[in-house]
Amino acid sequence: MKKGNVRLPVTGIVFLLVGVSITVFAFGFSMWGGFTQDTTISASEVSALNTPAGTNVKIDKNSNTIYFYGLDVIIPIIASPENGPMYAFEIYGLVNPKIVVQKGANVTIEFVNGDNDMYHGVVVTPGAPPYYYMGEMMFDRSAFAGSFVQPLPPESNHKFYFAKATFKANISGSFYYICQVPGHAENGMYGQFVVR
Ligand SMILES: [Cu+2]
Repeated sequence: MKKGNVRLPVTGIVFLLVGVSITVFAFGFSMWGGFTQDTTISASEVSALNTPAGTNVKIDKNSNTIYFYGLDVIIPIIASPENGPMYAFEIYGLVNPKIVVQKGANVTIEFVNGDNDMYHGVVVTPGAPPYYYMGEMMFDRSAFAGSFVQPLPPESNHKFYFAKATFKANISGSFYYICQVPGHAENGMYGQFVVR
């Protein structure tokens, strides 16, 4: 009994400290933008997201490339949707397409985990393939401040986890968007991201 009485406040303090650190950490993220988490959306919202709305998008199926024009672009990325390949991103019906954006564009990635049994995330990184199981951790630094979405949980009860990442594509060059969960990029979960 005595032991329990002493332990309880200690456990409480530990929980409090963990809680405070998480809050500070999350606040740190929100300070420099980048990443918002913990929303779920329905299957119909997912398909709405995957339908091109504006005229600033050109989808070239033959070269598996999507061009986003203008300085404000929204890129919807669905990780491993149900009827697609396992380790893949789908954007406007294309699988792991090459993405082309204009230099200086304010990019918003609208990311959905469409998978029903695996975590997936995305990071736009300078690290080029081939990727290796553990090596992916070395590739998961972001090319631009905020160009990542932490891995999100799989779908549950027909609700899909959704998060946004915003960043400025202020360096021209060839980059890659990859899933940072170990083994996923190695198995093909990546595509090219070109800024020009
Ligand atoms: Cu993944």
